[in-house]
Amino acid sequence: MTITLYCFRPAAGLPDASPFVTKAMVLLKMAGLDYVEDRSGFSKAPKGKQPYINDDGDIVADSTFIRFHLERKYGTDFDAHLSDEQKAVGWCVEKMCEEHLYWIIVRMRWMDDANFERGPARFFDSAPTIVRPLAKWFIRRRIAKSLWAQGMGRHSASEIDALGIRDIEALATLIGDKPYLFGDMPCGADATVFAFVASALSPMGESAVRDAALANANLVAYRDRIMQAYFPETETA
Ligand SMILES: N[C@@H](CCC(=O)N[C@@H](CS)C(=O)NCC(=O)O)C(=O)O
Repeated sequence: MTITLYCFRPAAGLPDASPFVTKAMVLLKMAGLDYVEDRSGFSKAPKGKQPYINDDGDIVADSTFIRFHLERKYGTDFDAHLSDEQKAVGWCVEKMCEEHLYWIIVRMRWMDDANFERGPARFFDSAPTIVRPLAKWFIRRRIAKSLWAQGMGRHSASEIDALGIRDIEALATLIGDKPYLFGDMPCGADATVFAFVASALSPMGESAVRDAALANANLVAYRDRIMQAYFPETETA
């Protein structure tokens, strides 16, 4: 049995540049499943996005469907120790990260010129020199259009900061002084929250949102705790 995880690549203190890929990595590790990483599969991604997995011929795209697949096929219950109310809160928190904070992080990484040069611009380093500027311009324009369609791109930079800081403060309050979201044991939602807290803290997105995350010592400790448990080889930046 081989599970292949199609992913991007590590970046600026993150196991992968994509928080969704990082989430999938943590879920696989939590489930105790070995996997191999393949960084060459983006052009074949069934939904045009990563992560996706090939599990012995089963192709599963999207981090949440990967979770459902692991639960179904391997009987993993990531939330066995949670009450129904905690499971419900976990789902809400995950979706706040994935559908709201994600777009704030995309905006700070891709639309801020200094962050772009420090972070995403590096993804194009392997492109031939002659087409590199055009490729950067094209992808940045596509991301700007996605931000506009999603809605986040219609707000000013300071409005987006205000929204992102609310997300960060909500996460810091929920975690409090607990090691994990709901106490002493990690649950499925911790895979997502870790991935997004680590992304918000990465120097790829210098911003008021990152400053707010850095100012919450419990969030930094939470990131460090989970990084150490699952990615001891990754040096946080
Ligand atoms: N809902 C998806 C979101 C995955 C996603 O947005 N992946 C981004 C990277 S963070 C991607 O592959 N984007 C490529 C593109 O849109 O062209 C999941 O949970 O896996």
